[in-house]
Amino acid sequence: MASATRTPRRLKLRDGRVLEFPAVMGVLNVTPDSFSDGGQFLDPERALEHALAMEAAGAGVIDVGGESTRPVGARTVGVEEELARVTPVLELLERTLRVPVSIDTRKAAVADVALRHGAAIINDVSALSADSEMGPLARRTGSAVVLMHMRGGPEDHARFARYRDVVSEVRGYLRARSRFAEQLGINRRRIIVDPGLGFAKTARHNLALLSGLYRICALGYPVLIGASRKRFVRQIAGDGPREVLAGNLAVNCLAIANGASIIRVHDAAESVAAMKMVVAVMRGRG
Ligand code: HH2
Repeated sequence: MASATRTPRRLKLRDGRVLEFPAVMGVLNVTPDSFSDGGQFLDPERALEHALAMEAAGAGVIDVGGESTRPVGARTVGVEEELARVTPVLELLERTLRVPVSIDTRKAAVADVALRHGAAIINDVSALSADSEMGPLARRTGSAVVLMHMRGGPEDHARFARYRDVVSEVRGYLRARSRFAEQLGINRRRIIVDPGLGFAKTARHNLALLSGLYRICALGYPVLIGASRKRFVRQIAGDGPREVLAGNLAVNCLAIANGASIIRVHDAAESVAAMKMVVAVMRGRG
């Protein structure tokens, strides 16, 4: 078993760019129905503006998504609709953004278009299981992949939120999916794993995963944590915008201190500032 200390410090992307860890991944949802920012960035110009603001704030990567995966009320979208949402934004980002783009999709056809527009990371919440073309696409193009744990579809999360030992089960799943990816020929140095907070998990499960994060990190892959604005944060920290932000920052700081490499966030500026502080404390210098 690889030890947490051997987790890579950076991710070399297919275009030669390097993503240094820990890194902030800024969320850019181009959807009408995402749970916290649905409809805000459907207009490509507004989406671009937001991406540039997150980049300026220090986000290391921008995650573009055209399908909401929220637990209740998300509508599944077809390839054409998802492409119609993300393509104009990807075209603008390709011309303007300096930091890499990741594409949050379960569809190989959408990932393919995004990669043609310069995206370097495929963020697949189904861990290459929804579309059999996704793995081969990642191998062929040399893109990095985020393999996330989820059970059932986004629409039936609650039914699947049953575990005997959530950390062991999620860890076992991530290990199996990363082996599968490696067997397909995806370079192990381009694999990122994610316990999928909130996806078929109750607040108790999310907390167990966060406090047992070192066991996921011990798999030896960079770990991504997406806690931003999720229900368990609201339940614990409080539902007002300030409480939610404080709750997100607390989770993200602890996740980084416990070995997470990437935090996926809506509030890039605040998250970057908090991350800088954590890193300075961990290193003992500013
Ligand atoms: N969470 C969401 C979407 N994509 N990807 C990864 N790797 N990890 C996550 O935790 C994750 C994710 C859900 O959050 P959001 O994008 O804000 O909402 P929606 O799916 O409704 O667009």
